[in-house]
Amino acid sequence: MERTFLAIKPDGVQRGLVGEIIRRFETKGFTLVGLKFLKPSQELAEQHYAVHRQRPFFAGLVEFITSGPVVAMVWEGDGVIAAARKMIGATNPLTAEPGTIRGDLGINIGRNIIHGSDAPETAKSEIGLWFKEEELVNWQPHLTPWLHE
Ligand code: D4T
Repeated sequence: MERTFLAIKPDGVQRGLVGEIIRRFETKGFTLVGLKFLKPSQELAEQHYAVHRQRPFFAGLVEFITSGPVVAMVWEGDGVIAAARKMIGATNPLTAEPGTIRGDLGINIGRNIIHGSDAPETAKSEIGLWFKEEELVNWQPHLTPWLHE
Protein backbone atom coordinates (compact mmCIF):
# COMPACT_ATOMS: atom_id res chain seq x y z
CA MET A 1 0.00 0.00 0.00
CA GLU A 2 1.32 3.44 -0.96
CA ARG A 3 2.36 5.91 1.74
CA THR A 4 3.13 9.62 1.69
CA PHE A 5 4.62 12.16 4.08
CA LEU A 6 2.59 15.28 4.91
CA ALA A 7 3.51 18.06 7.31
CA ILE A 8 1.31 20.90 8.51
CA LYS A 9 3.74 23.83 8.66
CA PRO A 10 4.00 26.34 11.55
CA ASP A 11 1.52 28.70 9.85
CA GLY A 12 -1.10 25.95 9.61
CA VAL A 13 -0.58 25.11 13.29
CA GLN A 14 -0.62 28.74 14.45
CA ARG A 15 -3.77 29.42 12.44
CA GLY A 16 -5.63 26.53 14.03
CA LEU A 17 -5.97 24.57 10.79
CA VAL A 18 -4.74 21.20 12.08
CA GLY A 19 -8.21 19.71 12.52
CA GLU A 20 -9.49 21.06 9.19
CA ILE A 21 -6.53 19.61 7.32
CA ILE A 22 -6.58 16.20 8.98
CA ARG A 23 -10.35 16.05 8.42
CA ARG A 24 -9.85 16.42 4.65
CA PHE A 25 -7.56 13.40 4.40
CA GLU A 26 -9.67 11.33 6.81
CA THR A 27 -12.94 12.01 5.02
CA LYS A 28 -11.33 11.39 1.64
CA GLY A 29 -10.71 7.85 2.88
CA PHE A 30 -6.96 7.74 3.43
CA THR A 31 -5.51 6.06 6.51
CA LEU A 32 -3.35 7.82 9.08
CA VAL A 33 -0.42 5.57 10.02
CA GLY A 34 1.98 8.05 11.67
CA LEU A 35 1.56 11.33 13.54
CA LYS A 36 3.86 13.51 15.61
CA PHE A 37 3.94 17.10 16.83
CA LEU A 38 7.41 18.61 16.96
CA LYS A 39 9.53 21.67 16.49
CA PRO A 40 11.93 20.52 13.76
CA SER A 41 15.65 20.95 14.35
CA GLN A 42 17.79 22.99 11.97
CA GLU A 43 19.40 19.76 10.77
CA LEU A 44 16.07 18.05 10.06
CA ALA A 45 14.73 21.10 8.19
CA GLU A 46 17.91 21.43 6.12
CA GLN A 47 17.82 17.73 5.23
CA HIS A 48 14.13 17.89 4.37
CA TYR A 49 14.63 20.86 2.04
CA ALA A 50 18.14 19.81 0.82
CA VAL A 51 16.96 19.90 -2.80
CA HIS A 52 16.41 23.67 -2.42
CA ARG A 53 19.80 24.36 -0.79
CA GLN A 54 20.95 26.62 -3.65
CA ARG A 55 17.66 28.53 -3.99
CA PRO A 56 17.41 32.12 -2.70
CA PHE A 57 14.49 31.25 -0.41
CA PHE A 58 16.30 28.33 1.31
CA ALA A 59 17.47 30.13 4.47
CA GLY A 60 14.09 31.78 5.02
CA LEU A 61 12.31 28.49 4.41
CA VAL A 62 14.43 26.64 6.96
CA GLU A 63 14.04 29.48 9.47
CA PHE A 64 10.27 29.36 8.99
CA ILE A 65 9.96 25.58 9.31
CA THR A 66 12.05 25.54 12.49
CA SER A 67 10.17 28.53 13.99
CA GLY A 68 7.28 26.63 15.45
CA PRO A 69 5.69 23.25 15.83
CA VAL A 70 4.67 21.22 12.82
CA VAL A 71 2.37 18.22 12.55
CA ALA A 72 4.27 15.48 10.75
CA MET A 73 2.14 12.68 9.33
CA VAL A 74 2.26 9.56 7.23
CA TRP A 75 -0.90 8.71 5.30
CA GLU A 76 -1.62 5.48 3.46
CA GLY A 77 -3.85 4.51 0.54
CA ASP A 78 -3.94 3.65 -3.15
CA GLY A 79 -2.58 6.60 -5.09
CA VAL A 80 -2.19 8.69 -1.94
CA ILE A 81 1.01 10.49 -3.07
CA ALA A 82 -0.50 12.12 -6.17
CA ALA A 83 -3.96 12.51 -4.63
CA ALA A 84 -2.58 14.34 -1.59
CA ARG A 85 -0.63 16.71 -3.85
CA LYS A 86 -3.88 17.43 -5.71
CA MET A 87 -5.74 18.02 -2.46
CA ILE A 88 -2.93 20.34 -1.29
CA GLY A 89 -2.89 22.40 -4.51
CA ALA A 90 -0.27 24.49 -6.30
CA THR A 91 2.77 25.79 -4.39
CA ASN A 92 1.49 29.39 -4.52
CA PRO A 93 -1.80 29.54 -2.59
CA LEU A 94 -2.90 32.59 -4.58
CA THR A 95 -3.04 30.55 -7.77
CA ALA A 96 -3.96 27.22 -6.19
CA GLU A 97 -7.40 26.00 -7.24
CA PRO A 98 -10.35 26.59 -4.93
CA GLY A 99 -11.20 23.30 -3.26
CA THR A 100 -7.56 22.60 -2.49
CA ILE A 101 -6.07 23.22 0.96
CA ARG A 102 -3.80 26.04 -0.23
CA GLY A 103 -6.46 27.42 -2.59
CA ASP A 104 -9.05 27.58 0.17
CA LEU A 105 -6.90 28.59 3.11
CA GLY A 106 -3.83 30.58 2.02
CA ILE A 107 -2.57 33.62 0.12
CA ASN A 108 1.25 33.58 0.20
CA ILE A 109 3.88 31.18 -1.19
CA GLY A 110 6.04 31.49 1.94
CA ARG A 111 3.05 30.56 4.10
CA ASN A 112 1.58 27.69 2.15
CA ILE A 113 0.33 25.71 5.15
CA ILE A 114 1.29 22.15 4.31
CA HIS A 115 3.97 20.05 2.68
CA GLY A 116 3.33 16.85 0.74
CA SER A 117 5.80 14.44 -0.86
CA ASP A 118 5.88 14.88 -4.62
CA ALA A 119 6.85 11.36 -5.80
CA PRO A 120 7.33 7.78 -4.54
CA GLU A 121 11.09 8.21 -4.00
CA THR A 122 10.68 11.46 -2.04
CA ALA A 123 7.84 9.94 -0.02
CA LYS A 124 10.09 7.05 0.98
CA SER A 125 13.04 9.25 1.92
CA GLU A 126 10.90 11.83 3.77
CA ILE A 127 9.07 9.16 5.76
CA GLY A 128 12.47 7.71 6.72
CA LEU A 129 13.78 11.15 7.66
CA TRP A 130 10.88 12.10 9.93
CA PHE A 131 9.77 8.72 11.35
CA LYS A 132 11.34 5.60 12.78
CA GLU A 133 9.83 2.38 11.45
CA GLU A 134 8.38 1.55 14.91
CA GLU A 135 6.53 4.89 15.00
CA LEU A 136 4.37 3.83 12.05
CA VAL A 137 1.24 1.84 12.86
CA ASN A 138 -0.01 -0.96 10.63
CA TRP A 139 -3.77 -1.20 11.10
CA GLN A 140 -6.88 -2.03 9.14
CA PRO A 141 -9.67 0.57 9.39
CA HIS A 142 -13.15 -0.95 9.73
CA LEU A 143 -14.24 1.41 6.95
CA THR A 144 -12.15 -0.39 4.32
CA PRO A 145 -15.00 -2.43 2.72
CA TRP A 146 -17.08 0.75 2.45
CA LEU A 147 -14.29 2.58 0.61
CA HIS A 148 -13.06 -0.18 -1.71
CA GLU A 149 -14.95 -2.54 -3.97
P1 D4T B 1 6.47 21.81 -0.28
O1 D4T B 1 7.79 21.16 -0.61
O2 D4T B 1 6.54 22.69 0.94
O3 D4T B 1 5.36 20.81 -0.23
O4 D4T B 1 6.08 22.77 -1.44
P2 D4T B 1 5.95 22.39 -2.98
O5 D4T B 1 6.48 21.02 -3.25
O6 D4T B 1 4.56 22.69 -3.42
O7 D4T B 1 6.89 23.46 -3.61
P3 D4T B 1 8.49 23.51 -3.69
O8 D4T B 1 9.08 22.20 -3.31
O9 D4T B 1 8.82 24.12 -5.01
O10 D4T B 1 8.84 24.59 -2.57
C1 D4T B 1 9.22 24.21 -1.27
C2 D4T B 1 8.76 25.29 -0.29
O11 D4T B 1 9.48 26.50 -0.50
C3 D4T B 1 8.62 27.59 -0.37
N1 D4T B 1 8.91 28.50 -1.48
C4 D4T B 1 8.96 28.01 -2.73
C5 D4T B 1 9.14 29.82 -1.20
O12 D4T B 1 9.08 30.25 -0.03
N2 D4T B 1 9.41 30.65 -2.24
C6 D4T B 1 9.48 30.21 -3.53
O13 D4T B 1 9.75 31.01 -4.45
C7 D4T B 1 9.24 28.83 -3.79
C8 D4T B 1 9.29 28.27 -5.20
C9 D4T B 1 7.28 27.03 -0.43
C10 D4T B 1 7.36 25.70 -0.44
